[in-house]
Amino acid sequence: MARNMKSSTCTAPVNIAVIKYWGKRDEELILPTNSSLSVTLGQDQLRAKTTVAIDPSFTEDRMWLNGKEQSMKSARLRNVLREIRNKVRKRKADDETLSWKVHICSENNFPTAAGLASSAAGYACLVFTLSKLFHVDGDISSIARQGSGSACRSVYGGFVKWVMGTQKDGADSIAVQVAPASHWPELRTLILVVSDQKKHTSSTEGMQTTVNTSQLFPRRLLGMEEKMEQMEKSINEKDFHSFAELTMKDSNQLHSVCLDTYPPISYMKDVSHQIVRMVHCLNSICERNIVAYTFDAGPNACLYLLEKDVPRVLSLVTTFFPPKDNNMEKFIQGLPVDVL
Ligand code: 2P0
Repeated sequence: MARNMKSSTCTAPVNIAVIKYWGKRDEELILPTNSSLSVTLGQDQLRAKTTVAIDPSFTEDRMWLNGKEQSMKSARLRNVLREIRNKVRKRKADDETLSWKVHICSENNFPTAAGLASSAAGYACLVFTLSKLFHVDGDISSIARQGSGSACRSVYGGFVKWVMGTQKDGADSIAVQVAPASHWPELRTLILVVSDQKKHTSSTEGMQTTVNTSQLFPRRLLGMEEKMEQMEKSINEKDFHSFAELTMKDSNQLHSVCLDTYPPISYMKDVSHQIVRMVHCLNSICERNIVAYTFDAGPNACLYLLEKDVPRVLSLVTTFFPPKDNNMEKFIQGLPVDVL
């Protein structure tokens, strides 16, 4: 190792939104059209791991993702590095490390770009690692946001909201922890990996086509603040029935505006719809919601449920959707945790 080299390694988990982010009002600064709320998952199952090294002998910024060198032309990557260096400059204008180039090495322990929030974990991890390496204090969620919107929520553990903010420069578009994971320790997640193939339409592209073409989309935005309030209330009161209903309805609405997009975007597959039917059947038999589904920009289901109901739900899932049969790849069980 070179004499002056400094390095730092960190991990960051994915988050799965229960009130979804879909649409930007400013594409450059990554400012959303609505606030969103998510649960940060445990690091054992789905996480990004990043090492950043700086050294005066490095001649250029370089990055490797899952072993493959990436282009540093990405505006988002450059923005994130610029923001971190700006923070260092504000603290000490002549800090010698400002001129040192970075080498970034990142890997995910799950499929990248398959609708499993890989960019959220990836950018949260990168920004957190950079902040450790350069000793940057204070809120870093607004920097992670400029890498990938949903990444700002992975900076905190437990239940996290991304407040959309109103300022033009995005200074108030930050992530805030609603409650730590310890607030609701019985909550569990079960991720049903229907497909780990790369998605056909990226979230970034898909959401802007929705903003530009969907007639239902403005109607969705009208109800978002009320939904956020209801969701926070259900989390504060640990009211699973209401938490589940709000979660499922928001997922359904997101996929409805995707279908209303022109040309339409369809992320869910037949198996995804079968999972939806199974969940509603089970909830109906139980006469209350014991499990909730939510789908991101892909066909994989994230189920939320309480610890006591895991055996019952898992046995049903494995009966109806045996792994490697019915196109189901695998299951990942997890629980929310506090991170970073
Ligand atoms: C969410 N998704 O709230 C929603 C639900 C996908 C569906 O945030 O363009 O990868 O990088 O800001 O963060 C995925 O969007 O998009 C996403 P960019 P991002 O989790």
